[in-house]
Amino acid sequence: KLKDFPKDFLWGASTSAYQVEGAWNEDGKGLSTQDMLTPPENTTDFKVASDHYHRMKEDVQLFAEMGLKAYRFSIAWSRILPEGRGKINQKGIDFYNRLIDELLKYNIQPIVTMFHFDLPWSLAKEGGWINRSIIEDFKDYAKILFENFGDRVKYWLTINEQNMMVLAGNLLGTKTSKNLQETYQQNHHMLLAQAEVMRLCHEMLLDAQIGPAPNISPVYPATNKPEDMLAAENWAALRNWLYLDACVKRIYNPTAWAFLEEKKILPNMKKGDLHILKAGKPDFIAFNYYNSTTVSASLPDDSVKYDKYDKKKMISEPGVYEVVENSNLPKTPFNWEIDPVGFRIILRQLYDRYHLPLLITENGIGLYDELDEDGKINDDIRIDFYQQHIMEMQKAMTDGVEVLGYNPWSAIDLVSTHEGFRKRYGFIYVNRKEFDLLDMNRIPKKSFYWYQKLIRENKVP
Ligand code: BGP
Repeated sequence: KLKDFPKDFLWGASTSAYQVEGAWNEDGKGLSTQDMLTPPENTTDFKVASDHYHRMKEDVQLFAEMGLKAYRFSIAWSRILPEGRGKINQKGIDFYNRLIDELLKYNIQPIVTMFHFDLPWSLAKEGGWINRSIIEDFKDYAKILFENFGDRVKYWLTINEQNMMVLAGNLLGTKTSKNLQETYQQNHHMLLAQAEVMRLCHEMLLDAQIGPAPNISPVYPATNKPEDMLAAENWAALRNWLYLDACVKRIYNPTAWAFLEEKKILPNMKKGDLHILKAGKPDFIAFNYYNSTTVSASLPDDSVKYDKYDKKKMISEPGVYEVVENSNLPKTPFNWEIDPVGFRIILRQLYDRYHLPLLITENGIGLYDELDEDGKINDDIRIDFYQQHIMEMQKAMTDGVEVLGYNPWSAIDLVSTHEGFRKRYGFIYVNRKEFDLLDMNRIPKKSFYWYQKLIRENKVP
């Protein structure tokens, strides 16, 4: 017998500022790295995106029609502080005040990501997270957010997918490192900044909750050979536990640390850094789940393997692990493996390890959604994906895991980080093409009505 969802379960949906807002240079917004990075070949840029900046009221009304109890979105740092620090852009503050007030009009809880891959360009070009001074910049930025929005925003997320920025090899949205020691130095500064901001949040906002938002994936061994299991443990430490142990247990995961030490890519630490790490504590763990990962052992003299889609992304470490395909799992049209049971597994692993409430901030499937002849989008594949994943989440809750809410990626079609506008995740279709804006009208998909029914009945249809 499955446990019912709590009455106050936060059924939400997610977006990020640079992927949904557009208005890239309007109302005083400063440049971010996403305005300066060259988009992947043959994909659109972020200048217009879904034009949410101008259509915000209409979009929030649609979120309310869907019945959302929460909406996870990010604040663009360079809308608030165009230069990353110093002068505040009041029009940026005004936009997010309007958005938050609009959400609260419909009793939709705002869940705010403070930094989602869009570092202000003026900070990035000075070296971004490589400079220790950015810790103060992030704290000052956080203080402005807490001062202006802290009276209405009860859920805060520090950094979106810090682990993916580090592991993607080029630190998505921040300064590209010239070597891995610099990468893990940037990571160290992000960990310190996160800890400082969690402490500041608890000092300034008595009834707010704050946590990290990494991308977490359970790691399976390719076979039951002990060396494959060891490789899986290695990768789990480097991909997941390095980030969450530092945030939650406030220590560097010993196995990950030993790996960095052996490779001579340890971050330079200052006296007091561990004290800073210990001073911040999360109230919950938010995380993004897309799929599980399977690894096999690799020999010390094996060559480094790279992701066949993202040539810069290492998917192996000779003598430590090698990511391999899991032939037991179906795949999305973009070749991502689909693993609903993996979702139940990781929910249990996270709860067993940290005993903190969990909040899902991304889960979804990218599809080539198309308007059919009567102008509808029958995204049955997406409905099936959510049906399976929500069922496994409910099983995990029945297994005893405390889950605060579920925010699928994405509330509305927006620009994919790798595949532009052709790869759609939304419950709401945006009528534009990769390079042809058309009328940008919003059209609820079949999954919109499915999710609406699920939320209304508080159970899986
Ligand atoms: C996550 C990011 C989201 C979104 C999602 C889908 O890593 O946090 O911003 O991009 O991935 O990925 P993609 O857009 O590449 O399909």
